[in-house]
Amino acid sequence: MSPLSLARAAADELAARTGITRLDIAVTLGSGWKSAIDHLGRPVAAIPAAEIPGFAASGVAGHSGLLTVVELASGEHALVIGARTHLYEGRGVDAVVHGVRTAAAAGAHTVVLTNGAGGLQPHWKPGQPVLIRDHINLTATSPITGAEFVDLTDLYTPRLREIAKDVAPDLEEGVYAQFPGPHYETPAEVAMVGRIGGTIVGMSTALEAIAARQAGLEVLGISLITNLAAGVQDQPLDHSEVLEAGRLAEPYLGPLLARIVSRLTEK
Ligand code: 8IG
Repeated sequence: MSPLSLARAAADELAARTGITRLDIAVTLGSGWKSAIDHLGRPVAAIPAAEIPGFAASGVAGHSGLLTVVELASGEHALVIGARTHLYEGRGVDAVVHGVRTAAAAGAHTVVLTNGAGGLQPHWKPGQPVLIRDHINLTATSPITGAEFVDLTDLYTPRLREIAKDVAPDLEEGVYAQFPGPHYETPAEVAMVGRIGGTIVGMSTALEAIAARQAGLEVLGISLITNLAAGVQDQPLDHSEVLEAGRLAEPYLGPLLARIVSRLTEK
């Protein structure tokens, strides 16, 4: 089945299972963002992702493995994706962007991509959210095959970033460099990212953002800086510390994300 047919099948199955035939916005919850779902609105249905065509149970600690349809205060509906597939899971790029394509097939106009990531700015603190202003795709792949030359000039929609900064004026912006992972970077790789203009390192969001733009969605990206990137701080990186920074930040992140989503879906 083609990736678009599979996304169509997933959107149809979600509609059949939830009774909601059109979704307005999608939110992908990355490491540290899981509990944000409690703040977004009224859950209509929470479905184990593996029961929906093209999705698999998440292989990463800190991801819920659920697809949840939430009714927002505005009456609009959000698809909350708690089951991200990473490139390093080996299921291919189409699996990585299937959530975004499903959201588009279901009618969403906007996707909010959240993640946990490493930061290069020494003044950033673990637990601090940072808006993604632009990205550098270091995965050497694309979700697009064939001669389709999608413009990425304003991939992370400036209007949406302005709304987020209106909600939280202290939000800083960064440039997200995506590596394939699953290992973290060497200090030399982090130094390279700094020299080419990156300030955030992660393993997920750039490919999803590209697929979102190809599908005509507007994109807002927010990284939770859970650790300073390798070599920026003097200790080694530890996934349990990453999860701990997420846990400590969660009480602040949920309400923040809910306020941003509510502004993005205001009429
Ligand atoms: I959480 O330091 C988290 N995800 N590539 N580097 C990369 N991904 C990450 C990091 C990090 N921290």
